[in-house]
Amino acid sequence: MTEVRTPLVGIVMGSRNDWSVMSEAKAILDAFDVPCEARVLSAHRTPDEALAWSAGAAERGLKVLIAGAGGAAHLPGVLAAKTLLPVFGVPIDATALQGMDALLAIVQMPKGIPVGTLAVGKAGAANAALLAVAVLALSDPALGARLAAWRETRKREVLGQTLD
Ligand code: RP5
Repeated sequence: MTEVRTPLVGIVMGSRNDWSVMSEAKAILDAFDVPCEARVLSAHRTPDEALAWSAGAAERGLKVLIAGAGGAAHLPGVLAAKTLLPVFGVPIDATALQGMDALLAIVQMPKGIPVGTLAVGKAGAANAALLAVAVLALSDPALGARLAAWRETRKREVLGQTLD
C-alpha cells in the first residue's frame, strides 16, 4: 500500500495557466522528496476559498506556502494575511506587462505582512521551492544533507563546463 504523507509545502496559483511555471516548484520538491499539495485558487475569482485555504494551512500540517500569480497578483499577499506560515511569492509573466505588474504587486507588501518575493517566472518558482527546502531543513538534518549535495552537484556542473 502506498504511504500517504502529510503535505509540508502548499503550492497555489491563480490560474491553471500558471502551472507551466509553478510546476517547476513541484519538480524541485519532488526531487527532494518533500510532500506537497498544489492547487488553483484565485484572490479575485475565489477569494473566500483562498482565504479559507490559507487560514487552515498550518493546522493541516503545511509549513511553507508558495503562491504564484500574474497580472494584479494579489494572491501571495492575501494568503499571507491569513497565516503565520512563511509565504513565498512567484510573479508570473501572464500579461502584456510581461511579469513586471505581478512583480510589483507581490513585492510591495505593507509593513507587517511579509511575502518573500522571487524572480519572475520559472527561476522564481524553482527558487521558491529551494527556499522552502532550506526552511524545512532547519529541523530536518537529512533534508539539509540532500540540499548540500544538490548544491554541490550544481557547483560541479558549472566547473565542468568547457568552452570550445
Ligand atoms: C492571475 O491572472 C493568474 O495568476 C494568471 O496568471 C492571470 C491570468 O489568468 P487566466 O485569465 O489565464 O486564467 O490571476
